[in-house]
Amino acid sequence: MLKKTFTALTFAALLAGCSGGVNNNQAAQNADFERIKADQIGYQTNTAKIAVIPETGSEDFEIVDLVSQKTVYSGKASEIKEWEFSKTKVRQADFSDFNQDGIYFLKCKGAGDSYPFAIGEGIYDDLAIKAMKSYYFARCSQEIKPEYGGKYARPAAHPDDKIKVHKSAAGPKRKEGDIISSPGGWYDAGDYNKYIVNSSISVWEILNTIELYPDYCKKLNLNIPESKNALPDILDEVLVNLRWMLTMQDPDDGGVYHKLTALGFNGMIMPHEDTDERFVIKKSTTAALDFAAVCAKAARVITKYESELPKLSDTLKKAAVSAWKWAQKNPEILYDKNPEGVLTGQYDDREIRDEFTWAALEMVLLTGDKNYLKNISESDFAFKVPSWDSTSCLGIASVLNNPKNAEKFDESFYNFFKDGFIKLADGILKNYENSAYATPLTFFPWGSNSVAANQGLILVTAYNTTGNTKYLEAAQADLHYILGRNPLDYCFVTGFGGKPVKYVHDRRTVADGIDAPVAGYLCGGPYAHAGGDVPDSLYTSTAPAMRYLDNHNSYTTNEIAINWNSALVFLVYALH
Ligand code: 9MR
Repeated sequence: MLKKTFTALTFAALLAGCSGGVNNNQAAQNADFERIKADQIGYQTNTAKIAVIPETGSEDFEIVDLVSQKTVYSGKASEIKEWEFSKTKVRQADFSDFNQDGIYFLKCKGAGDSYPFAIGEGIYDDLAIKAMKSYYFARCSQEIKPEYGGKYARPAAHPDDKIKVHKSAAGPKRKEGDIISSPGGWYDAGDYNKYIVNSSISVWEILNTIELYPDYCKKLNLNIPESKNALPDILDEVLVNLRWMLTMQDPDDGGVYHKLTALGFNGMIMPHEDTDERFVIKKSTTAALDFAAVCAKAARVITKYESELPKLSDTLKKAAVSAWKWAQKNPEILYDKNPEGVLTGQYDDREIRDEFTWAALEMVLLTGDKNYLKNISESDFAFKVPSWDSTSCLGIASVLNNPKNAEKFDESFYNFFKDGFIKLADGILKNYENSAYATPLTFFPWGSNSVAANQGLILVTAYNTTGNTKYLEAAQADLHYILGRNPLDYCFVTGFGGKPVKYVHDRRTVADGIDAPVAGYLCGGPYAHAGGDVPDSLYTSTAPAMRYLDNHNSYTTNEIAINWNSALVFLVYALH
């Protein structure tokens, strides 16, 4: 049998060539009905393939080849069920046994046709490249050159080589108003500030991708200024932020500033138009521990690149050890609210024992010294889907990445955290299996799309640990949700799918005068308590999975952020 492999290019070309067909098709008899929801990029060959039909749709559905317009598959959808999070009633159309590579759409009576989707291998390659390349566009202190940034080229901004020590960050050696240099890194999100806590999970997730999928990482060319060197581009890109993080450690005591920001958020202007003075703000225990965890992971993951990155691993190890020591001496310096007069993102956290578990596990993996766990007890672990403020499972994932790591821990302790992790994965899997929408997602906080992606991290790690392919299927379901199999019918990644989000809350996107946003950004997504940003009446539903607006001002649902994209990057690379 002839097996086609869809490169990103062939897929894009096919879709472009067929857009007339798609449009005609969509203007057909079913246009008055709510559409069938499918992954708007597609489904890999030999994986589970489900689309969701609105309740008005018939049980009988067909798959139509987009090029020939011929029906290539007919099936019967499931009975109607309500998805409680969207309050919509739907059927599932399961066509998992259809494995013919091509580009298709789904249709049935009483429902609008789905957006087109591909079936094939390599269908996520373009997404993998653009989701990671998005960080290049967010580089601080650097010009984005036309040869790498195309129409999104922009001048260098925020040199950050003269940063003031804020009152809250003053110590015996570095006094209030002293000037330090802290250039580089990435802008956090829609704003131009830089935050250690959020950088840590972001950098960790990308390093985790590099640790687990080195060959795929090497294969993808991001077309960034470092593309010609010997390192994988994804590593070059993540080093941009990691190197900035190193400048945020006070060499005098090992403490780490929580953030480098202006005093307040500025308007929707381009980076080089921002003239606000920037400060390093207060050292915190969370910043020190997260920094220690990520430096320890980096020191370990990059050892094999010693000849290209001489001594960097050693520098990172020293940085991790001194930040860890600072946190032991200062275990309760909470960043629970901004110091007076500071109004930028808080990344505030009052429950910080999980940060100790993350850093301790990474330190054991790096040094082989179990003593790092000496003051950690079982109750310190939070078995939760990782987020910037819940980090235990990042450390456990690092441990589970290699079965040989078991030897580095006491058996009963290892079993405790491994079992807790797998139990978490089992819960997510069960939610997937019980879901009317075939998605594991059951809660919708700020940035819920990253919860979907981070569930993927738990599930993929559980699959890598146990070999149970059900976990993989559920992880794929998280990605399908993000890419269009959701009740809002959006592909939540800019530049992808038949209905991509466009009006993300991002200063560059709003101010650059270019209609289309840079492709590859994951937006925050539906938030059960969205509001306070646009007039409340614009949120037309109170159902948690529906409370979303593709609007520049909806920062509670439509911002972009480095920690959301890193979760997407991991998931896409893992499922490639
Ligand atoms: O991702 C953060 C989310 O979990 C919080 O609920 C929210 C409010 O504190 O802040 C989010 O982080 C924002 C940060 O504070 C500033 N840069 C933009 C981030 C994404 O919205």
